[in-house]
Amino acid sequence: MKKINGLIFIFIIFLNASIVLAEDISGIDISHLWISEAPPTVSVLVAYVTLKNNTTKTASLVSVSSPLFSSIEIHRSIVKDEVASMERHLSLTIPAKSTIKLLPGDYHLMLFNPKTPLEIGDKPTLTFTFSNGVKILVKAQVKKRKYRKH
Ligand SMILES: [Cu+2]
Repeated sequence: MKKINGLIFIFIIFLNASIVLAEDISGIDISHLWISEAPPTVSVLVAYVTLKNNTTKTASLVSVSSPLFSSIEIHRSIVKDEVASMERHLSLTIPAKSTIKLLPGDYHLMLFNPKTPLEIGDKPTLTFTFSNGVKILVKAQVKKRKYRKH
C-alpha cells in the first residue's frame, strides 16, 4: 500500500508541473505576425506583431529568432530634432493583462540577412523567447505593406 501511495504522490506532482507549464505557454498570445514584402536584394526586412499578456505578471520579450535570418532585433522608430531614426531595444515589456501592438512608425522587428528571399505567401516561423524561459513559435505572413511609413 505504501508503494501505491508513493506512486500517486509522484503522479500528482507531475500533474501540477504540467498545469503550470500550460499556463505559462498559453498566458501570452502572439498574433498578426507579418513581414513586409521587399525586393529580393534587401539585406534587412521589417516585421510587426501583436503581443497579448493574459497573465497577472509582467512579461518580457527578450529575443526573436529564426534560422532564416542572421539576427532579429527589437527596434523602435523615433523622431529626434525632426530626424527619423531607430533605436534598438534589448527587450520589450508587456504589462500584466495588456496588449502591445508593433506597428509601422513605432516598435517593430528588424530581420537581418535573409538566407533566401521571401515572397508573398511564404510563412516562415519565428521563435519568441520570454525572460521566464517560455518560447513560442509563430508563423509569419509575408505581405505587402499598405502604406510607406516605416
Ligand atoms: Cu528598425
